[in-house]
Amino acid sequence: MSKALDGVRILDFTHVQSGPTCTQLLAWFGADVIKVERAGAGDITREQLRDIPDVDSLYFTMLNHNKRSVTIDTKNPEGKQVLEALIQKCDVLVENFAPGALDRMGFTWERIQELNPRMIVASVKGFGPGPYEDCKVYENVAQCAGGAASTTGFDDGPPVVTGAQIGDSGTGLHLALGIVTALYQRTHSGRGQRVLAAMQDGVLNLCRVKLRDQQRLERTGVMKEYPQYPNGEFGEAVPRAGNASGGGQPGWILKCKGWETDPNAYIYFITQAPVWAKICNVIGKEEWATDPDYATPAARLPHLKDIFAEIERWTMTKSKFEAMQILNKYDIPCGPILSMKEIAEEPSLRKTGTIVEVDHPTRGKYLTVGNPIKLSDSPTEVTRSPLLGEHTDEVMAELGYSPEQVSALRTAGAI
Ligand code: CAO
Repeated sequence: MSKALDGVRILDFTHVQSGPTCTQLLAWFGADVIKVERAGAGDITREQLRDIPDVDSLYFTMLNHNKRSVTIDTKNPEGKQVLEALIQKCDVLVENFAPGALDRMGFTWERIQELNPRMIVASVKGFGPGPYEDCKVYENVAQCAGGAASTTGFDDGPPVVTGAQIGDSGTGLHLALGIVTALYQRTHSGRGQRVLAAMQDGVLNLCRVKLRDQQRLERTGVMKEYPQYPNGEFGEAVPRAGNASGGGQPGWILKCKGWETDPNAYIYFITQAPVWAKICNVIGKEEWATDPDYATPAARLPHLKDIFAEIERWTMTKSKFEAMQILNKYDIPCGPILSMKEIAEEPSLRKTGTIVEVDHPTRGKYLTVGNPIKLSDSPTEVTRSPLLGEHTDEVMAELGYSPEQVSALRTAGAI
């Protein structure tokens, strides 16, 4: 079966996480992704957090599936010529170097336009234009600058970063959408364009409900679904909301049977208004369904702590899966807190390709996250990440270089 992005060639000049997640998605949709790396070293993640000596790390392999790898020293004049040939042949150049690095290499937007006016140049940067535009940025910096950290955690503790890589993988997703959109516009305009996804902007986009709450707070001075209500205090900025539900349906994380020894024996419980009477029945507090202090969402808000404490008395008598089964029968929204071990072993996720096992020549078999976006006419087959420079000869031949020229360039240290 053909793939959605068949025929699209990506010059993948990305490294670490944010850029590679973007190009991996494009590869999963069928694009030919040619990853350019420095000879001898390659993407720094190949050697970071290694669990097997001298073998590409899981960090690298899990971000670079379905790609080809070529080595080019793009600061070497002959290496530059090879990169120029690739620019002429490809549709999109994706990069996430520190600000200005591509220009310093001599590949300004103007130069790339001269070489290929149809080229789309897509970049991840930490910040957009402004006071921080020259800064290098990693995941947690973006989480802090994008509003995630100040609004995550508990009121009596410091800001907290989340394990979800919303700065890196999140921005990679944003960039991928920008790229396919620019490719679509090119079908009408015939021209390439620049695509920028700044990590701060990407994180903020995912934190939009907190900007909503900032404005609500400024208008009313209080947010009744936050745990600070009714006994705590609100300041000038959106406070950390603990595990409170972001929306209008109050929720909290509650202990389940075994919580004393299992750090993940918890369930997320939402007191959704339409099923309030069912919740009262399940936990044995039938009288709350009609009691004016508990019967309506507004009446419940000042009592949320007590309500969740009562529900927790019930959830603590069940395992998280037992509780889930009972609550689902009554359409009460809830979710078990799943550990990574439980997720890795979940058969339904293997069946859908959300988690896949991949074989690698030096690493052997390992698990990875498959394509979370499923297209019915463009199924994803996850293939292993390339070894460093595995496809240099193949790609050089496609660019028209003879084996003798390739070997001379290699001797000169250009590839
Ligand atoms: N041949 C020759 N030189 C190469 C090359 C190649 N194939 N590939 C990269 N280089 C050079 C770059 O040109 C750059 O040289 P200069 O500093 O002389 O311009 C140099 O390698 C280092 O690149 P860098 O500054 O991007 O890398 P770094 O490790 O110092 O910084 C990072 C890493 C991620 C902080 C920075 O790239 C960055 O801020 N990127 C944008 C934001 C981003 O994507 N962050 C998320 C990273 S994932 O957590």
